[in-house]
Amino acid sequence: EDFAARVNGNRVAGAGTTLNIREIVIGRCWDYQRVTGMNQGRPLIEVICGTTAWPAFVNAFAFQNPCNVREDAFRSFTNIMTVSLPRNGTIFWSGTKNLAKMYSELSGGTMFSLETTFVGYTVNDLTWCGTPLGAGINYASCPSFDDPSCPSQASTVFWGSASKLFARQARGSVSVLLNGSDSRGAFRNNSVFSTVELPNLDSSLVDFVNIIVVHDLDGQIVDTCDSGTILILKDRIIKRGMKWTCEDDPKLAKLIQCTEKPDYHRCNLAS
Ligand code: C8R
Repeated sequence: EDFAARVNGNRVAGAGTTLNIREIVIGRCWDYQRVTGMNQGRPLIEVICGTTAWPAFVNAFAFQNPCNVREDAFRSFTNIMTVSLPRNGTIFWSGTKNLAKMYSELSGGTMFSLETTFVGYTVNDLTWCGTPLGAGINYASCPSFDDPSCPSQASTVFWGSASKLFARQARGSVSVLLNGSDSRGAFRNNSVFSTVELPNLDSSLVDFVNIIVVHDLDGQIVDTCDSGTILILKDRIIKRGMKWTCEDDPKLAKLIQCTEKPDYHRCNLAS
């Protein structure tokens, strides 16, 4: 019902801000510093979650029009939450969010997707938006993430800023996991990976972009290492002065896909 709700005339709205978001953000922030991030071997400067991280986060969007969040609104939050990452340890993705998260989790603290860094972990999968009215946070409905009439909404601005910082931090070789079964193409020219991350790699400090193209177990083959939009990506990497490698459906990706469909005929461990 929330999903079909309409605000401001014809703007289609999605679900509202995640209930208890304050407790969730503060809890995850401490969890990452005391448990989850520690397990990944990350040295952290201590961030006081309730008095430093939460205010920086909420002040970026509370009491504001949900569609006019300033480009730099999350600067203080992303700066506070940015920690160092290992060389050769960056994973980008487009259309393969869960796969990238699994890759990162299985790497034992050597590879990070943005969702497994301190800042990404703290707010991943949450919904949040402001309103000029009342308590300043709208728990009833937020704009739909793909609403073209609402491009500068809080989550879009946040993931844009966090992705930019994340890409700027990368050193050595980076990996990108792309979906070769996506009918829009694996490398889309309007994706965050294409518009924010690739342009913000420091090409004097990043030598290789290792492309991994993954196809759905049952899915169509749209792009491969040798076809479609991957050719455009290779060209962009070369033009930026870096080198590429490319692999279609590496074994680890297939193993991860098969954990969700162990009985699928192509997941037979004996074959
Ligand atoms: N990144 C971008 N968007 C992210 C994100 C993230 O880490 N995490 C979440 N939850 N989101 P897509 P893309 C949300 O089209 O555009 C970084 C945002 O609402 O499959 O290329 C990350 O480092 C966003 O609209 O991929 C990664 O490398 C969609 O999910 C790219 O950017 C992104 O959906 C992925 O962004």
